[in-house]
This record gives sequence, C-alpha cells and structure tokens, in this order.
Amino acid sequence: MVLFRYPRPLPSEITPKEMYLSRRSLIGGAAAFGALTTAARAAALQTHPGPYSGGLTPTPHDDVTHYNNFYEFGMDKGDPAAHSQDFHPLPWTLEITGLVRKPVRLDIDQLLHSPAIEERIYRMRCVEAWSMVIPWDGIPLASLLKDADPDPRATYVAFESVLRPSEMPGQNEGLSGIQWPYVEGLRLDEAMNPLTLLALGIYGETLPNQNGAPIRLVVPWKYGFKGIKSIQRIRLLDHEPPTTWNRLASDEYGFYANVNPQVDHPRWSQATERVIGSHSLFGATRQPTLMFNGYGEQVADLYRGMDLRKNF
Ligand SMILES: Nc1nc2c(c(=O)[nH]1)N[C@H]1C(S)=C(S)[C@@H](COP(=O)(O)O)O[C@H]1N2
Ligand SMILES: [Mo]
Repeated sequence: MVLFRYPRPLPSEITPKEMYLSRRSLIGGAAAFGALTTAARAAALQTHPGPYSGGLTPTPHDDVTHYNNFYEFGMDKGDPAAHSQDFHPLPWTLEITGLVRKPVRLDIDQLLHSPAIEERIYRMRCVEAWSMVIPWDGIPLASLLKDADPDPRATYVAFESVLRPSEMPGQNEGLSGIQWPYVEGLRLDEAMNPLTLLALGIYGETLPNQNGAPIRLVVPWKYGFKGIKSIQRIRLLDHEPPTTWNRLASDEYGFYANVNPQVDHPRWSQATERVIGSHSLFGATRQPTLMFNGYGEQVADLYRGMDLRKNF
C-alpha cells in the first residue's frame, strides 16, 4: 500500500502551471455546486469585533472554502468542499471532561447563540508553506475551560474530532495512514491563552462543513494541523496526549508545531509561505514567514527557556 507522506506534493509543484489552473477550473464546477448548498445552510451569527485582528486583509471567501485540508473528506485541496455535503453537523454535543470539577456537555445550539461570539481575523499558516488570513467567529477556549473548572492536576488538553465513516469518505480509506478519529492536543497554558479560539463560523456565518463544522480549534501561532476540526470531545489530562500528525511522522511533526521560519521541515524550508488568494502573472506571491506567525508578543513567554529546535 502506498502511504502518502503528509503533505503530499502540491499540485502546483508536480504539474505545469497551465495544468494546475485547468485542474482548478475543472474542480470549480463541483465546487460551485458545493458552494450553493453550503450557502443555503449557512446561518448568520451574532458576532462582534474582538481583539488581535488589526491590519489584516482576509483571504477571499472562495479560497477559504475551496482550498482546504480535511482528510476525512479526501486528501486533495478541493475534496473537502466537494465531498462534505452529506455530513450533518447538527445536532451536536461538545463535551469537556477529564480532570475537571464540573464536566460540561454543551449543546451546539447554545454556543451558536452565545453573546460571547467575537470576530478574530487571524493569519493561518499551514505546515505545507502556504498561508491565508481568515476572519473567524468564535469563543475563546479559556472561557469554556474555566466553566469546567480544571482540577489543579490538569496540565494538558486533548481534542478529538468526530468519527463518522458513513458521512466521511476519507475515514473508509487507508490512503492517508491516519488512525481515526483525528486527535490533537495543547498544553493547558496554551489552551488558556487569549488567542486560542473555538471557531463556530467564518465571515460572520456558521462554519461550512469543509472548514470544520460545527466547531473547530484555532491556534494562530501554530501550524494549521493543530486546528482540529469538527470537535466532539475535549479532555483535560495530566500528560501530553498523542496527536495525529506526530503519530504519523514524529520526525516531521512535533507536538508543539509553533510556526518558526528558522526551523525547517526535514523536506522543505519554512522561511517563506505561498499566499493563497494572491494572484500575479506567475502564480501566488510568497512572503516571509513570521516567528510564531506574528503572534510572538502574545505567546513567546509560554516557551521561555525551551529549546524550540528540540520542541518543534
Ligand atoms: N479533523 C481534522 N482537522 C484538521 C485537518 C484534518 O485533516 N482533519 N487538517 C488540518 C490542517 S493540515 C489544516 S492546514 C487546517 C486547515 O483548515 P482550513 O481548511 O479551514 O483552512 O485544518 C486542520 N484540521
Ligand atoms: Mo496544514
């Protein structure tokens, strides 16, 4: 069996540019249909501007919703939009359990109507060396964790995506090598950082399936794969939990996965990134990658004294 190493080569790298473009317009037909059905389901959220959003111009909606990684629906960037329309994110319950004094079971409807939803426009840097700017609507994870009242022994937070092979074609294939469900984790202090968000929407509307409906994690100073989608379970632990990409290739994907232009991936440089949605005559433009993806002021203290080459 061929086990694809993540990430697979970008189509733009393995095909001539013209082929890549025509491939995209081919996908466009299916994508346009997907966009219609998605639009019909999207509901407006009551949201208000939050902090940390300054000065960024969001990537066009069409790119944010048609250039995705969500291996439950396939491994190509267009697969999530094309193959996620039979996924039903409602009704949904999110539970917060483990080392907490008040285990929480949250009905997603409650969260979707929460007055605490705010807009956060964040940079998003994928480990594959591309980036976007996404206007999220969500609730700081810290506020939900505080409601659960963490036990003093809790030092880590584990996240688990939904396991639903009947609605997620990628969970029936062994191609990606992923052991389902997709799992992720943070240190508790990272989870409590004010930047860390549970997103319920983008662009002021509920999340499209391909972006992780109905609720997903956003940790803007880390590589995109930490932003686990369609979360059902959050558990507080006293030890570091296993994480999907680290399990698959621990030499390539660490637990921390902080964006760091000085620590290259074993197979490519992390110094620059391809800006999705920027079009010049020669394709997307590239820009330098920023330490902690530009959020050092908010998060550098979390890693004081740590060797970021070892803890990559
Ligand atoms: N459950 C799940 N979550 C996931 C993934 C996935 O395959 N499955 N892909 C990750 C990766 S690699 C990235 S870059 C982001 C992409 O988020 P976006 O498609 O909303 O931009 O989701 C992350 N969360
Ligand atoms: Mo990613």
